[in-house]
Amino acid sequence: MSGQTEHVIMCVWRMPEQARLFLLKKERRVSVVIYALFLFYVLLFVPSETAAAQKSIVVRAHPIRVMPHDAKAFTQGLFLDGGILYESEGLYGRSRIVRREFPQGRFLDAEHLAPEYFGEGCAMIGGNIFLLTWKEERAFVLDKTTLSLKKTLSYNGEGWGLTTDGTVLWRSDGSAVLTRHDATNFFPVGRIVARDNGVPVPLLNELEWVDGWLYANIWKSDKIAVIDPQSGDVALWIDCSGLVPSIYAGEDGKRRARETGACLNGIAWRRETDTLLITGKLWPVLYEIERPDIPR
Ligand SMILES: [Ca+2]
Repeated sequence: MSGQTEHVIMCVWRMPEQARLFLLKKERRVSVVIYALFLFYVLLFVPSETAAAQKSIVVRAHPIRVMPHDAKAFTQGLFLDGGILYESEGLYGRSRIVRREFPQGRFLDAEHLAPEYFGEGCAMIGGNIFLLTWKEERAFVLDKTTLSLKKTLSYNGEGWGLTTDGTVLWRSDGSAVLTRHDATNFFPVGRIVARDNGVPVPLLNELEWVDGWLYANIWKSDKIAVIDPQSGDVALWIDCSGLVPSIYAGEDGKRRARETGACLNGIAWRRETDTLLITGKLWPVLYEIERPDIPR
């Protein structure tokens, strides 16, 4: 201890009782002020920064065209190839894949599945169409021009949505997992988990690969998640509530949708205009919407 410090302590010790009490009260007041400032910072700034980090970006779908859609189609897969719109439909005994002219909508042809198969998502790669089944663990490979069956492949788990990045196929199974499959034998070759601010996003359904992003319908919701295929992070949500047909709006409409299974489920990328085609199971309409900008 230095002589100077010892001198200061001795001076304080020798202070009158009143002066020492004053110093102690002042010190307490300073502590209270510092604590209050800290609390103010925590309450004011930290929660808002956390909330900002957790706040997802949501944009509303902007329709630019409305077209008729087969209201009996239990849509499970949708993609566009040139001027032909491919659509796979589900339900036991009613499952099929249909080709129509786009945008005229003229029916071209269809291939029906055996009644024991529940059709799910579809995608085309290398001139072949892959068509999933729900719980039957079979993927049918069809010729893209004739829709004739070329081969049947197997996989484990449920089949929901399907799309392709041009190299591999991506399958959803109703969870937050998206599995990559080899485009020749359909063997799994990788997977990601879709997360929104770290929280897994389950019920991923119909899929579409759009310019390096994975678009996914969320089953029984009006939302589409735009997912980074590397990280699985959701970069953007598209709110399609404004697209829900009037027959499924209101209390009666929502009840009808619950009873029939009608819901948003169909995304196809129109490359030449960089727009999206959107529809749903048992929807009487097909929309063309603008593709929103994605924050990077
Ligand atoms: Ca699709």
